[in-house]
Amino acid sequence: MGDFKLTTVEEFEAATERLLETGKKVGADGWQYRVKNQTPHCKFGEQGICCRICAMGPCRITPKAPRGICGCDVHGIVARNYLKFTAGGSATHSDHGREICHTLYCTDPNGAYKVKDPEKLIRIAKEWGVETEGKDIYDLAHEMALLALGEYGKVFGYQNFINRAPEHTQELWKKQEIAPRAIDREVSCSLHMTHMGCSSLPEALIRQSLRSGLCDGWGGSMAGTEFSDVLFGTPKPIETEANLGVMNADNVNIVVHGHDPSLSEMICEIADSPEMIAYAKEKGAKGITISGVCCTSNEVAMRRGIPMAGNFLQQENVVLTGACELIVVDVQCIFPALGPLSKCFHTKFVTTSPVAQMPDSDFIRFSPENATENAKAIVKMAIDNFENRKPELVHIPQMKQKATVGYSVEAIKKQLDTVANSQVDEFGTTKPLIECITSGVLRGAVAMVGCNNPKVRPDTAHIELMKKLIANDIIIVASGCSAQAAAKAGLMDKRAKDLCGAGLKRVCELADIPPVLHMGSCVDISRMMVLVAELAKDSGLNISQLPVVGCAPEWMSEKAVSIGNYVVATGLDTFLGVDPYVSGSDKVAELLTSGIRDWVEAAYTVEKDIDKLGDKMIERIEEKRRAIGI
Ligand code: BF8
Ligand code: SF4
Repeated sequence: MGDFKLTTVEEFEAATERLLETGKKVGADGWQYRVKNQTPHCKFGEQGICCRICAMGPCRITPKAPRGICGCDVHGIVARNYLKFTAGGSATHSDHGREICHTLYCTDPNGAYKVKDPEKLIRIAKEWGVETEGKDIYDLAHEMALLALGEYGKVFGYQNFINRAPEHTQELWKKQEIAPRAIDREVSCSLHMTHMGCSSLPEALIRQSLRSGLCDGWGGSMAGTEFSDVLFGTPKPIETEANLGVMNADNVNIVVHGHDPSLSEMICEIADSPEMIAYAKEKGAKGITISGVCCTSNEVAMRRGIPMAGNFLQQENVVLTGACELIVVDVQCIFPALGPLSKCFHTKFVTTSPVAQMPDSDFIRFSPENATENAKAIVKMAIDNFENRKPELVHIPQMKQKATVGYSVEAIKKQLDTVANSQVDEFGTTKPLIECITSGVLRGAVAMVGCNNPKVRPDTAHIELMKKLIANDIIIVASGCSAQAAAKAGLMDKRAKDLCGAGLKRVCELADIPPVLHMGSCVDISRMMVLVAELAKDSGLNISQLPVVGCAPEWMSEKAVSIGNYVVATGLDTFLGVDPYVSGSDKVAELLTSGIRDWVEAAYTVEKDIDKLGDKMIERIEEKRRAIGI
């Protein structure tokens, strides 16, 4: 293994401790302190048994008060809360997808946004039955953007993208009445169902939770991913680095945070211009370093190799280095804490979206129409701020790992084709991957996704589970903050192959891949859905028969619940390390962990003991192998 060594969570924590020391000097707050003030959490909230959807309440269920004022029982309340939580997530992902479709509509050969992957655009257009012959690529982009935007409010029928799922899956969805219709309709219908005096039947509410999830995964998120590829290029393997050590004390440091690549791509583009680099030098810096936090970081890492400063619970750390000139955010997963925190340092905190406005920030409204101009203003603001840095507060933990990222479905198929000698058709097939799985060289695959959550020692669950799985010849596809945990630890360094079982190690060597494949941001979990759909079609199996499961061991957001619902509804058993506020109702818990299996051939497992969670996943994968006789 040479000098290669994983970075441990203890080392991450020591680095954070050192940064919190700086924080204390300037009176900064931190999530570590706020957690202490907020715990123990409210038991009613934790169990999902508090209802405040009408003004007769709030009603809390206890043995003495088994029903709310309207008579709703605990199962109705828990299931309603679960559906609302899901709808929040599907709305959020899907609105991100809508913004991307809007950016596609604004493409112009001479404008800020161009079509970088015309082949992919043509491929999707053909899939949707749109005539492409002889059409100008920008006319096609605008036509497709309008059609994609139409998916949000389509009057009849289901999401176009569900045609990518195997016939069997589509039939299940239709039979169970969970095939996703218009995206906005599923979200609205969810909020209608949870209104006072509508649904209180757990089965109906959980069914709609699956449907609302599906309009995200096979609707809004898939649009976000696919059209981001059209706009900014389909990712292919690229080298990058991860952890706070990617920030550079000699340079102007700009951190991009949030989710929408329309902003981060443009910031990277402008910061890379000779004009801005010269300006930074004029101001005393050696250059400009862009790094990222959360999913927008994944977006620009996958396409440009921009380094990842960290994941969700590391967002305050980038400011605590004292070397962050500017942190620019768009939407989602942004701590409002960044406002007051940035005021303790010289850091500029720039919000850009009307959807995510926060106190103590500079608001520079960003849109495809003013992208170049505003990106320039933001980069210039960062450079001008370099001279305000307080050298005595600067400390960047010298901690980073190399990572190879950029594994879109297209890239995975291409890369794994080098393992077996199957012929690939025009767009490749998943057959080499299937051969590795059926021969037992690989036992299966796990999709590791989701956030950090202080309820789990941050990053430990992601990293420990991945180590355990790869040692058992199970390949990992990862996204979101889970992928960043892997990259920070070193699990996306190709040298991590030495931590694998013999089979996976051979695959890594032959295909020249790391054992944990970075598939992108959270909307890119739709890539994972496309991958399993193709695996099922190419193998002649149903998705639920594949030795593949999903896992979100440290999840925290509404989006994660929406994702969980579409992953399960697609036929993949999903393993959670944090309880989704349903423990108050045995009926709802039973439905999610078992009952829904009758509808969609998969269900949830909730297990807070991370080691046991890993064992259960391995067990399930082996069970699935036995069931299909491999
Ligand atoms: O969408 S994994 S903390 S950054 S919600 Fe957020 Fe969770 Fe990170 Fe991306 Ni996903
Ligand atoms: Fe209480 Fe029913 Fe109103 Fe909920 S809907 S707050 S349970 S009265």
